[in-house]
Amino acid sequence: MILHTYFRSTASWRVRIALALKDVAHEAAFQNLKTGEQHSPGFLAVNPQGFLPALVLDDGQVLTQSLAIVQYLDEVYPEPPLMPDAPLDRARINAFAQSIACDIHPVQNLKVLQKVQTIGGEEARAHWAREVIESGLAASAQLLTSTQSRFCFGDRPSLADLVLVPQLSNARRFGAAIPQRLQDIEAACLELPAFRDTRPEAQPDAPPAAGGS
Ligand SMILES: N[C@@H](CCC(=O)N[C@@H](CS)C(=O)NCC(=O)O)C(=O)O
Repeated sequence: MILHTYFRSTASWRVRIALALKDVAHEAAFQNLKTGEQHSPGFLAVNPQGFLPALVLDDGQVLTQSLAIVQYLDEVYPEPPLMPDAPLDRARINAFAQSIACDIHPVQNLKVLQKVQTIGGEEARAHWAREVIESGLAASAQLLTSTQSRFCFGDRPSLADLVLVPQLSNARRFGAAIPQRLQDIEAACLELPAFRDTRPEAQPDAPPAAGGS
C-alpha cells in the first residue's frame, strides 16, 4: 500500500493514525501542498480532486476521502476496532467525527484559505480560520456524551479521536481556543505511539523546525 500524504495534512494524519493503530504495512508518497504538488498531472491521476490523502492498494486501486479510507481499514483490519457495534454508539461517533471533518475542516482547508486571502488579505485569512475552528470545536465538544471518559467515547480510541487530534493541531496553528475537555482527550491520545509517531513534526517530509499542523 502507498499512502499519499503531507506532514501538515490533517486529513492524511487521520489515516496515518488508523494505519499505525492497526499496524498495517505501507509506504508513503509525499506531496508538498505548499508547492502545489496536489495539482500536478501525476497526482491528479491518483486523485482527481487534488486532495490528500489517497491510499493506493496493493492491486493498484485508489481510495480517497479520509473517512472512507478509515472505514475501509477498519473493515479489512478489524483489530483494534475503531467503531463499536451498537448502532446508537456508532451514530454518536460518526456525528462527532463529521462535525469536525465535514463542518470545520472543509471551511478552513488550504483551498478555502487561499481564496479568503485573495479576497481579504492575510489578516482575513487568519481571522476566518480561527473563528471557524473555535466556534466549531466549542460545538463539537458538546456532542461528547461523557465528561469522564479517557477518549472521546469510552476507554479506547475511536474514529472520533482520529479526527479530533489532528484538528487540535490545526487549531493551535491558528491560535484558536480549545475546550479543556478536548485538550484532556488529546493528551490521552498522544500517550499512544500510533498518535504520537504520526504527528506532523515526526514525519519524514516535515522541515526540521516544523511546529505542527
Ligand atoms: N474531505 C477530504 C478533505 C481532504 C483535504 O481537504 N485535504 C487537504 C489536506 S488536509 C488537501 O489536500 N488540500 C489541498 C488543497 O486545498 O489544495 C478528506 O477527508 O479526505
